[in-house]
This record gives sequence, C-alpha cells and structure tokens, in this order.
Amino acid sequence: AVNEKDLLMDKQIEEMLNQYPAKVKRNRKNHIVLNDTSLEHQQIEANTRTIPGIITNRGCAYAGCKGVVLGPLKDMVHIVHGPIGCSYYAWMTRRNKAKSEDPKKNFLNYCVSTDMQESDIVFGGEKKLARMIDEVVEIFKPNAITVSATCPVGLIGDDIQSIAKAAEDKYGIPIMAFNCEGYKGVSQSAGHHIANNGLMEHVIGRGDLEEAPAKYTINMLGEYNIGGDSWEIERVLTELGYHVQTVMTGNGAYEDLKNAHIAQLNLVQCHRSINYIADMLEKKYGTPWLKVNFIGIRSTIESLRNMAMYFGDKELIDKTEEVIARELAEIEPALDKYRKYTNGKTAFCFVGGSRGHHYQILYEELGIKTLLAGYEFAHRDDYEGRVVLPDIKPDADSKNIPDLHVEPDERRYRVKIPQERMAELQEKMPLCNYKGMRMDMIDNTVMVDDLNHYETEEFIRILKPDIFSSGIKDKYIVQKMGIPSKQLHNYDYSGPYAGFKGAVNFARDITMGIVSPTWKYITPPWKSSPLIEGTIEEG
Ligand code: CFM
Ligand code: HCA
Repeated sequence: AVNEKDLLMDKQIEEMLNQYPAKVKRNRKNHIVLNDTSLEHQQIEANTRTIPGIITNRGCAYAGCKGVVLGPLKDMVHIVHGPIGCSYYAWMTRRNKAKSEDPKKNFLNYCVSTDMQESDIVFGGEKKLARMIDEVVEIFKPNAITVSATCPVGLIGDDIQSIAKAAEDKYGIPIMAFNCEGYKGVSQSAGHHIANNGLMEHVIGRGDLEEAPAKYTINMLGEYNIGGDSWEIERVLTELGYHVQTVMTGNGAYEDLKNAHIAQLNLVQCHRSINYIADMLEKKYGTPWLKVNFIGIRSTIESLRNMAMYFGDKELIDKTEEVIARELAEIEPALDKYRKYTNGKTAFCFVGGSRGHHYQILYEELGIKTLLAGYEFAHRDDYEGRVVLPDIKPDADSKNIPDLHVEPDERRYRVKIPQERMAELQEKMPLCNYKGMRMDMIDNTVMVDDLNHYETEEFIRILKPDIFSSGIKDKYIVQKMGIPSKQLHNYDYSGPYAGFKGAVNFARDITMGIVSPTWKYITPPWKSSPLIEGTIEEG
C-alpha cells in the first residue's frame, strides 16, 4: 500500500543515498527495503562484500568461528594462532557465560594465543604452535583443543592441520584445526559455517550413547548463553521434563556435544549461526529441527507449545499450559509497571544475524515500535524467510503444490508462498520452516542490511528513535547524539533477556535508559564546537 508517508520515506532514503558516489549508491540501494507486507515477496541484497572504506559493524570469519561458535565450549582450550590482538578481541567481551561441575574443566576465562611476532611471520609459526599445544596439554589437561587460524597465518601458509594432527596422535585427545582466517568470507557468517563443519566432522556423533537418556531429549542449537540466557530457558525446559543433551554452544561442553546425535529434536534459536549443523543432523541422523525463539513472551510461549505439540503427549501439553500461566502471572505485574514508561516509544534494532528480528517482538510487547531493523551479516532467507521442502525438487515435484514458486537456494529450496496459503502449507511441511524478519515487521518501516555508520546517523536524523539498540561499535556515537543505546550483543552488563524472567530484565533496562535524565544534559559535540571544515580536491 503506497501512501504519502511511504513516498516521503522513499524520498528521504533516496536523498541519503545521493550522498554516495554513483556506484556505491547503486550497491547500497539494494540493501535497504521499505516494508510492505501486502507484497508476497520483497527481495533484499545480503551476505555480499562490504564496500571498502565504509565503516561496517561486521566482524570477520575468525570472529564467527572462534569467537562465536567454538569459544563458548568450556572444557576445551581454544588456541588462537595469530597476533595477540585477534585473541584479545574475542576474549570475554561477548559475555557468553559458563559454569562447570569441575572447576578445573572450565577454561573460558583464559585468552590463549601464540602471540605471533614479526619473526614468526618471516620464518613461519608452525614450531611455535606445536610448542603452544604442548604447553596447553601440560598446564590445563583439557578434554579437547581447537586451533583457529587468523589472517597472517593463512597468508604465510602455516599448515595448522598437520600440526594439530601430529599433536592429536602424540596426546590422544582431539585437537582440531580450523582454517577460519578472517578474510575467508565477507563477514563472520563464513566462520560459522567453518566451525559447524568442523564440529560435525570431529565431535558430534563421537560419543557412545546409543539412545536418548530421557523421554524428551533435545538439543538447543544457536543459543550462546549471553548474560545467562540459556540458563533462564533451561529453567523452564527442565521443569517441563525436557532433557537438554547439549546447548550449542552456550555453556556447552565437548563431553555433551559428542552425544548430540541421540536427541529426538533439535531446537534452533539462532538459525544464522547454526543452520548447517541442524541440516546435517537431520540428514545424517534424521533428527528434525524446530525453529524456536525464546526472546519475547509471545515467542517463548509459541516455542514451548510447538515443542509440546511435537512430542504430542497430553501430559506434556497440559503441563506446558500450566507453566505458561504461572510464569505469566508472575511477570505481568512487573511488565505493566515498566510499560507505563515504554509504551508508545520507538526503536532501532540492528544486530548480527538473528537478534535484529527476535528483539522486535519483545519491543512490541513493551509497546515499542521498531522503526528500523536489520542484520549485519545475515543471508537473504533470514530477511525473506524460507520453507524447507526436503523432498521436493524445483522442477519435478513443485507442480504438486500449485502456487509455489521454487528457487534453488544453496542446498535447499527457497519458496515464495502466497500469504493466504502459509498456514495450510506449514501444516503439511516438515518442522524445519523458517520465517524471516520481514513478516514480523510493520509496514512502512525500514529493513536494512549491513547498516553503516553514515546511514545510522542519517536514519537517526530522519526517524528520531527513542531507543537505539545495536553493538559496541556505534553505541557511544549514538549516545552522544542524546539517544539511549542498549547493546543487544552482550546486553551491556546485564541479562538474561531470554524467556519469561528475561523479558522483565529487558523491560527494566530499557525503562532505565528512557527515564534517565542524562540525555537532556547532552549537547552533541557538533552543537557546541564547530566541526573542522575544508575542501577535498578531486584527483
Ligand atoms: Fe546468532 Fe548470536 Fe546473532 Fe551470531 Fe554474533 Fe552474538 Fe549477534 Mo554478536 S550467534 S547471529 S555471530 S544470535 S556474537 S550470540 S550478538 S552478532 S545477532
Ligand atoms: C563479533 C562478536 C560480537 C560483537 C559485538 C559488538 C558480540 O562480532 O565478533 O559489535 O558489539 O556479540 O560480541 O557480535
């Protein structure tokens, strides 16, 4: 539906893009979409290279592999083969928490790096890496070790795979090397894939459990226990009688992960970072996966109901309703208190590859409208959605389901489904469906991929949100503009934000941001002192 407001917004976006050189404008234009849910499909450009010179929030493949997927596994030592800065970057800032029954088997607080120096770059770092592994085994005696390569290591060609193999033979514990050099992809997304493949190849399925140890055995994939999120989710799941075999990878352990193959159902919280393992487990062991979302009350309830429905036991279904009712009664009064302050406010929600979507639902529950949302590095299906049709080939079988337009998408198929047929089809489809961000957004709001610092400032000027939520790289710039900013990567110093009780923590923190008088006292620097002015000569 095109109205005057849409046209105005279109015009403002156009003006913003006009500040770019023509080629950059052509590129960025395809990464910005004004939402119109009446359209069956809207396409967005995603997972492509950031234009050099643009200040992006993205991380690198190493960040996605070591920092995100491997890092939270607590009983393993994660060696970073590279300069100390790379190791320092991924050292605890993400706030993925872990507790261990045996305190000697939790190595998360350590920052283990080969600390490559110039001479190692010139003469090679292989010997240093081998020595490092010797030291790690001697000092920590971990259950397993990972080695992650950084850019310079790839450039000089250190053979980390054979060093790891030799050490594995020497010590008899799994020592896995990951060629996740930062430049391996356009963002951390490539690193997720590398880590997924490695864990599937070397860890998952290596345990000797042959069947599920409990009635409802599940894995929780793509949950990293940031600020204790997975503990809050597990509190409820355990009460309902689920046995969580492993969380991938928040508070995760090599010892649990190797038996992940025996679960009856895999839950997928963050699809972007772990969909590869979900698909591989489905293919290899026939375990279906269910997309869940434990951010937001409505999403949490829906996820719990879907899980109960999957197992289908009346007792479980009833217990689920009972627990939902009890939890709601407990949190609603607190939420109502905060809603007095949050109701009617507006937000920006720009996070990595899943939270840009998930947190909009929680915002909505506080009466906050998300005006702009996006992902740093997600793929098109995270925006546009996908329905997985494992047995349907694009050309042959798609005729069986009329109205479906099937496009090849990586190893699976992306389908465009008329809105009115969605419910009917979802019923017939396997569990593994995935709704993108688009359908949870309000019309005439902005969906943007790989938002950069220039566009952030421009969109703030145009849309004037009350709350900005993103990461460390833009938080302070935005606060200096007088707008409270909540980090949705590491939750600043707070959390958990997941599940029922997490929603109350989130409401409290957002309220604190809004009611703080601080913002009134801020004069943005460009108002009090003149900016440096000058001219740039072409050529
Ligand atoms: Fe998944 Fe994540 Fe995210 Fe992610 Fe990340 Fe993260 Fe994130 Mo930071 S795995 S995609 S690569 S939910 S580290 S815990 S917060 S960008 S939105
Ligand atoms: C990463 C990790 C990060 C960074 C957060 C941020 C995280 O991308 O390597 O930019 O604020 O969640 O810690 O996404």
